[in-house]
Amino acid sequence: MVSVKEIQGAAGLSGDQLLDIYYKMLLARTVGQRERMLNRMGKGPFAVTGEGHEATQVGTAFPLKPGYDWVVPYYRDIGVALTIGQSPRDLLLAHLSRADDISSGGRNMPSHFSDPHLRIVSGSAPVATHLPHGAGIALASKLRGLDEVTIVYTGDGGTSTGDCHEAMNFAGVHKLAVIFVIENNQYAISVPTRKQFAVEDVSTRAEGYGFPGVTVDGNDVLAVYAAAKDAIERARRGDGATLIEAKTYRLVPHTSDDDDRRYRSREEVEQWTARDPLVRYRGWLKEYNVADERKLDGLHEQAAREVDEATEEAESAPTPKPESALTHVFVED
Ligand SMILES: Cc1ncc(C[n+]2csc(CCOP(=O)(O)OP(=O)(O)O)c2C)c(N)n1
Repeated sequence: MVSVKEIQGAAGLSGDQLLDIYYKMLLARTVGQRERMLNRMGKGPFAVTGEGHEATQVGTAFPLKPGYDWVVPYYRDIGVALTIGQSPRDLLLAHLSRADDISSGGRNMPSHFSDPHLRIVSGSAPVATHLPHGAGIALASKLRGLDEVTIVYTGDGGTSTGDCHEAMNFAGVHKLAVIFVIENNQYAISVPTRKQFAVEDVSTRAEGYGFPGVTVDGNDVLAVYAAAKDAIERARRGDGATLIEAKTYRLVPHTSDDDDRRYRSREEVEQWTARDPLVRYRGWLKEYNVADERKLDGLHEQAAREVDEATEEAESAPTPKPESALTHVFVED
């Protein structure tokens, strides 16, 4: 068996970084659960969360340079937003549509992450329309001669759109520093991937665009991290785009408005719950003596405390003033 030193050496991660990855995954899980809870309490209008996707989201975002590289997430990417530097408070202010929400002052649909200082760019609600934005941002970086990298996220359903094809083809033709991450959780709401594409791995499409495509186990955070690190280094040195398909599963319904019992068996959900990325990584951290049970429990408590405090702050924060409803909607004299 390879030693933790070898894994750390290959990945270039220190013990503290390995634990930081775990903490970000824990925070993502806790924020997602809290958003769904607030929705059930009638406080949050709509919750779309990423429980189960934490390894994919944190693993791909961790090797980026926050505030320097451009991040174009999709609605499920709580773990991406947190890894780049948004706080649980930022996310909960948006979830509860508060005036201080950095993404839109409480106006946009929740989970349309954006943060100008962190270079997190908001997507629109129509699936995958942000993929061409990502390619366009990467073209701008290239024209300016900068080594910024752009990372764009979507789901398996998003790959069925014309926007996805246009963005990937454009990125291939212009050899852009952009990474397309497909969070393949097996379903687009109720539509399974077998009705979405006739290939086993959607990453094989990359060949048709002239850049590499890789499929990784999206529940193994270190495998995801290694794939993302390679792709980011490749993009930064001017060698162009990469498509990363991370195979994962959402452990919760599509959104707070979905009843997944109508299209997924409970046995299937249980099988994937047994592969929970958090449980798996926790086991790995213990096995390789990166942290013991006490230390890991302490991180759980810390994440719970941080999200409790953020919830209290967000709940007591003011809502937008009614007279500001049209601000940024129409041109003002
Ligand atoms: C163009 C368009 N069609 C339909 C919808 C409704 N819709 C919202 S999310 C979604 C499923 C997308 O699935 P996928 O890309 O696999 O991501 P996942 O939600 O599974 O993470 C659909 C159909 C939409 N927002 N935009």
